[in-house]
Amino acid sequence: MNQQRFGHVALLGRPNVGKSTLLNALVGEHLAIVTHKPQTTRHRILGVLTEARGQVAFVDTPGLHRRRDHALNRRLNRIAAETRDGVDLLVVVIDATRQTDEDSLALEQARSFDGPVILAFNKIDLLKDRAGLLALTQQFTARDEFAAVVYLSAEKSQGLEDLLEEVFRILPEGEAQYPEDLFTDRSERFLVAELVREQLMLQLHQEIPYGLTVVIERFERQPRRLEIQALILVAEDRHKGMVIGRQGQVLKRVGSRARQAAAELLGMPVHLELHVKTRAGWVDDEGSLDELGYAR
Ligand SMILES: Nc1nc2c(ncn2[C@@H]2O[C@H](COP(=O)(O)OP(=O)(O)OP(=O)(O)O)[C@@H](O)[C@H]2O)c(=O)[nH]1
Ligand SMILES: [Mg+2]
Repeated sequence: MNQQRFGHVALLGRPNVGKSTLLNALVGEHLAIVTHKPQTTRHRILGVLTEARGQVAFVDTPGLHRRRDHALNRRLNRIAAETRDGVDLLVVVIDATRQTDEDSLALEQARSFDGPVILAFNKIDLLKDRAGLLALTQQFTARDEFAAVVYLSAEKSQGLEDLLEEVFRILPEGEAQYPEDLFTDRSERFLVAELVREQLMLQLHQEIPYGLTVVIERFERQPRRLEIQALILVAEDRHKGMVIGRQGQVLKRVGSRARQAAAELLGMPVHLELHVKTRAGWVDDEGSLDELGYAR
């Protein structure tokens, strides 16, 4: 008799609602990078949760947005839309404190999804008064049908069990498809590149973070530590100096914080070396995007 459940569950929503924070909270690891800036996530990332009730492969996606100004932006929406097609269940994440016109993009994806959808209101820790949640729920459920509605604070790990109960109730019976000790489908190289990008996004301002990408040039496992060399690519030459900072201060700070995060995630000391180069216009060049690891 097999009572265990298995399935893929996509997290969809506009940028900045807390999808990646939720993925990390569910899995208990810092797999997906999180910043206060919209459009942080650029890749589909699996976070696998294995427990007595079964196995859930949560899939974090880039925030659905209306910017169409360059090829990378268009790819991000496509990744989210395509992820939806391959899963058993959707979780549409809404920021309980602030709804925008871009929320409708996730709701549209949900409408044309041929399966159950959970509506998740996140960031409820920021609400002074939770009374408004009822009216908000009614507003959403009047327009669309949901298999369940849950209220979360991904950041404070509140409501996660409510979400998991619904997920395990809805998912079909099935055997685990991923090894029990596996957290993600992404390589250590990928995760470290993302941790460097996370720090760059946090340290830099205005449009610069959106023109940055990180490539791991060397990744060597030595007996006592990991030797990692990463290249930061900027889309415009004038951004290079800003990434480096006066006397290299910005780059130093990015390197030391990313190194710490990588050591924590990978469970061993890390030596991280960073370099910066310009690759003009990579964000709007299909060939560069392919080469730099952005899914088509
Ligand atoms: N107060 C509060 N902040 C949260 C919560 N969840 C996420 N945040 C914050 O919201 C911001 C965005 O979080 P992310 O997890 O990066 O959001 P995202 O939906 O993955 O965003 P994109 O990757 O850009 O689509 C970060 O500053 C988080 O710390 C929450 O439950 N409560
Ligand atoms: Mg994200």
